[in-house]
Amino acid sequence: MLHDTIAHALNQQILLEGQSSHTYLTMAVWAETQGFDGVAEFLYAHSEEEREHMLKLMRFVNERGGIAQVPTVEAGPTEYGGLKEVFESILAHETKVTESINHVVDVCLQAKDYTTHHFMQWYVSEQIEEEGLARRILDKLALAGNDQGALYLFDRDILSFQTPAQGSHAG
Ligand code: OFO
Repeated sequence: MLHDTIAHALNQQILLEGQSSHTYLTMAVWAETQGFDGVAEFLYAHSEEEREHMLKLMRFVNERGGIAQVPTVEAGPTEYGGLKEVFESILAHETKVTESINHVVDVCLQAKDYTTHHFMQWYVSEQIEEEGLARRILDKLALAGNDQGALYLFDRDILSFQTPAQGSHAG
């Protein structure tokens, strides 16, 4: 049975993962309508991954005797000044998600809930990858600068920037 403080922390994380999914979705729409088809593909796929992260948490809460709350997600920004701004927002968002996961882990340790602590380790590893990927992409964008040809290649190649583990480990 989940302690109330753990259930609350997990439901907060469910909300944040839902917001992540929604944020990536709005970014995907922006990218698609700007002609960045590769980036849009990347972001649509990432939105799905975030939904899986949310569902994995919801199923865990329910399995452990809690009640998962279906989050109400607020609309995020729909306009971006360019790809750099999109990926800077992603890195800032993922850094916030990492802090939140660390908070959940901390609450688990305080409550001596080692089962949930163990479950959360998957999210700890996931965040290392997500922040790392956002940084790698920002490095590539810095190299491309405002060169339209380089941005064309960036858009064409972005799906190959993911680590082999990505896209196959949720669930
Ligand atoms: Fe769920 O990993 Fe990003 O936010």
